Amino acid sequence: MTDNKQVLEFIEKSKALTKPDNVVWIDGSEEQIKQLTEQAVAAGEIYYLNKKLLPGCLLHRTAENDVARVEHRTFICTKRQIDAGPTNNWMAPQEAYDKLSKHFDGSMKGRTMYIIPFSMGVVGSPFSKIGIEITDSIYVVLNMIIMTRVGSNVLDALGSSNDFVRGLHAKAQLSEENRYICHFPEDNTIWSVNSGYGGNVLLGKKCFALRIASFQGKKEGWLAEHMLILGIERPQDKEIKYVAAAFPSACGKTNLAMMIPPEGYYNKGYRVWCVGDDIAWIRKGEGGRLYAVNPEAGFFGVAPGTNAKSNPNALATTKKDTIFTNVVHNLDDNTVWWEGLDKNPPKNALDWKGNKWDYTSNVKGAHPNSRFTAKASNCPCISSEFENPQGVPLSAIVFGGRRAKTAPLVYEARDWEHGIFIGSIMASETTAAASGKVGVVRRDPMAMLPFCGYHMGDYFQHWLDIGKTAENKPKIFNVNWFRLDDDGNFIWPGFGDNLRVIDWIIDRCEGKTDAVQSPIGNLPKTEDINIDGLDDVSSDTIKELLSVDIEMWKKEAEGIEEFYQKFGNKLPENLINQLSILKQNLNK
Ligand code: GTP
Ligand code: SPV
Ligand code: MN
Repeated sequence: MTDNKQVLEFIEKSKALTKPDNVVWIDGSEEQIKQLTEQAVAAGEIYYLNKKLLPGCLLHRTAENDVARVEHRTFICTKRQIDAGPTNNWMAPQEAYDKLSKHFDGSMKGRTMYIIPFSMGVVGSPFSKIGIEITDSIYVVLNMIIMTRVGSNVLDALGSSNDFVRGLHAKAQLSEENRYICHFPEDNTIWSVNSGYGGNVLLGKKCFALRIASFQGKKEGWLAEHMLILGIERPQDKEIKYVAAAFPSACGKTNLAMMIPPEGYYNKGYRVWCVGDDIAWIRKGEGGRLYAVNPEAGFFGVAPGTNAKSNPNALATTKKDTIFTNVVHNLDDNTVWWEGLDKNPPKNALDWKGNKWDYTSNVKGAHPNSRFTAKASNCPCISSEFENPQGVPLSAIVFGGRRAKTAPLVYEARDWEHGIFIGSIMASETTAAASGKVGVVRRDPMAMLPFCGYHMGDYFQHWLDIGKTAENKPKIFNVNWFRLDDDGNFIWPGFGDNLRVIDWIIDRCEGKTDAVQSPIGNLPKTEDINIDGLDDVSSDTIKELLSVDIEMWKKEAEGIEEFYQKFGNKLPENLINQLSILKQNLNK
């Protein structure tokens, strides 16, 4: 497929280590997909679903101990520990290579090695990056073909260049205690062993497009962010406005990226276009603006909660050519189901573990982190700019998380520096997307805590620096769809109705409306959040959603101070100043 010496050398070394019986180059052709799928089905790794109801769709179950990203087994392996920073696990590169080599050694004996050349971003664009993933999993191959741009044209675009990320993955024994996801940003290398789950093994995604790419972006002057990108078409604007938003895993990126406007908005001519649902690469471009591209080609979305009301676009996207992982298998019609899809759980079904499932029991049928892998091109609201190699100009950057009480529905940063502060103090309740306890509040700056490939203090500085030279920067906001009432119910309806908040955000960017100053930033006037057509939301509800509890925020400021101490002298002065401003405001 190629005579690129560095590529061939990488493959030879990987072969010598893993000792596969066969080697297959992946070109992503229909013919090859068909053949590999047949093979995986014959091996019992994958199941065909109903060809009429779900054409081209497949079902896969991971091992029971392998259902989410494993942050405690994820490492940044830089020569100096300080370069990985206080928020990453660190291992010295040689130690990591030696340790993982033991698990890779002979791991593909009796197996086939697949070589996947892929591009993050449009093939051949100067803003795209190329990777080669070597894996022994057909499931990984089929997912990568959906999630990235795979094919021999990638190798043509690479030519004889050495600028590609080397990803090596082996399932090995899927052993939990020997599972390692190691990143070597100084070597453009990722090694992943003993897992078969999503973010641990689809190396183009979090491993490359965030951890390695953030490191590259720091060196090259751009940002790799855990952000969705959406376009908002409004009748009053001449052009579509683009917004990028960073929410932690399972906090609503895919849903916001594909939302359907509330009826009243739709009838006025509002439309929402999805450019990306998880990752944004952001650079300075024409007119001093920041431009964002989605480097991925598909969606790896959370299944539970996805339904015809919450996210009809996602549901439509998954009706063909989709891989479902760890959902319920309906044996009556050979389709799939998950909690929150509809009120008709299948009576004759297998749960995500492949055991007979009793829908009347209290046991969930689908894993809370069960997923669909679907092509972006199958999404009804995919943006016409999805393939634009220059990306889209951002009007706003939005940060947000799951906060039961503290954070208001929306507030606006006073300026760029304050915006970076707001991003840096993000906190959110943990979800099932990573192994570990669910529902614990943790600081997750810019939703990048598990994904920043270098020292987070340097990362904050990089954000500040980006702002210094871009004259027409986006405005920065914070949102929280997840405020709870005293009975533990969500106060805000969320989903499509989030457009009401985005609408205010764009109005602010366009200078079309005033805001109210508060100690934490600028808040909307109650009447500026449009509640027409919302039965359960009154202006009192909006008041409650926008309220800022000073005592709670004083505690929050203490928490921030403690968190900031981690970064030592790498914490930018500007952020320390911002924290004192917050404290002063709260004590006024
Ligand atoms: P990752 O793919 O893991 O990064 O997650 P994500 O950020 O894309 O989250 P996703 O959109 O898949 O939503 C995760 C969960 O949050 C689902 O169960 C959704 O139903 C729920 N959710 C999303 N948006 C909202 C919202 O506006 N309000 C409420 N209450 N729940 C929401
Ligand atoms: C996330 O956890 O943010 C995901 C799923 O998008 S994974 O690919 O596993 O990282
Ligand atoms: Mn998502």
